[in-house]
Amino acid sequence: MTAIPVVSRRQERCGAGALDPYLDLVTARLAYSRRTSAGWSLAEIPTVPTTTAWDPDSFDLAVEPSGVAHIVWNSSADLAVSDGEADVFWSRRVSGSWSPAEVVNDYAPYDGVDDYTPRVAVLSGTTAFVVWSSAFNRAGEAGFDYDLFDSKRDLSGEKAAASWGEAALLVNHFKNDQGNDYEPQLVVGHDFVEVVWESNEGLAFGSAGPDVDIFHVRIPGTSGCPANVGVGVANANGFMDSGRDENPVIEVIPGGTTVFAWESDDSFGGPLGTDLDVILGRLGEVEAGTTGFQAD
Ligand SMILES: [Ca+2]
Ligand SMILES: [Ca+2]
Ligand SMILES: [Ca+2]
Ligand SMILES: [Ca+2]
Repeated sequence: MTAIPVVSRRQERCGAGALDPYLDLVTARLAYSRRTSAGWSLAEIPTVPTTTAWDPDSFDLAVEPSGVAHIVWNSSADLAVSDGEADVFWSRRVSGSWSPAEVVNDYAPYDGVDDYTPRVAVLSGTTAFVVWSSAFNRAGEAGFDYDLFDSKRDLSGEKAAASWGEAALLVNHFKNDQGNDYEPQLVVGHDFVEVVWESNEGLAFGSAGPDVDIFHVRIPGTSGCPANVGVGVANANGFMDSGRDENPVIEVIPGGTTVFAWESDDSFGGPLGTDLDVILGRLGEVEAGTTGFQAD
C-alpha cells in the first residue's frame, strides 16, 4: 500500500484485483465485474433503480484498499424524487453486497435541473467525496451557469443515520463566474484533493477568453466547503488559444507530480493542426498554483 489512501479507478485498473463497472447496453443499467487472477467475475447489477434513460458516460468508481467499492452515477430515475431530471446517486459494495442507492445531491427534490458527471473518491478511508457538475443556483449565489458541486458522507462506524451532507460549491470561484464548468475528474493525495475540468469561463478579467480550456484546483484536506482557493488554467496555451480543450483526466504519479491529459483542437501555433489531438501536461509540486502547467 502506498501513502495515498485512495485507490482511484484508473490506479486500480493497473493492479491485481482490479474492479471495473461497465454499462449494460441492452438494459441501460450499471453493471460491475471484478478481475482477479481467475479472470473477470460474473457481472453483478448493483442496487440501482434505473430502468429509465441515463447518461452512460457518467459513472465513476473508487476502491478502498480494503476492497470496498464505491460507485456514483447520474440518472433521471425516480428514486424518491419524481421530477424527471438527472440527479447523482451512490452505492457501495461491502462483503459482496451492494448498499441501496442513495441520492448524493441533497437539493434533488426541488432543483429542477440536471446534475451530471459525478466522480467519487474516499478520503482517509472514512469519508466518501463526490464532485459533479450542475446548473443549480444554490442559495441564489451560484448563478444559473454550470458549476462544480461536492458533497461528503461519513463512512466510519457504519452509522445508521449516516447520510450525504449538504451539497456545496467546490470553490468560491463559482459564486462569481459565468462560464459553464463540465467534466470534472479528481485525484486524492495524502493531504489534498485535485480536480480538473473543462470550462469556458474567461477567468482573470477574461484573459483566458470565451473558448473552452482546462481548469484546475488543488484543495488542501483541511479546507471547508466551498474552498477558498484559486482556480488556474491547466493548459499552458489557455490564455492565447481559441481552440476547444476538453475531457481532462488527472493522476498523481510517484514522486508527487500531477499529470493530466486532455483533448484539444488547437494547433499549438501550427504543428498539431486543427484536428483533435491528445495533449499531456504535468504539474510539479514546486510549480503548484495557477501557472505551473506546461504542455509536453
Ligand atoms: Ca437534479
Ligand atoms: Ca460556472
Ligand atoms: Ca456560477
Ligand atoms: Ca482553449
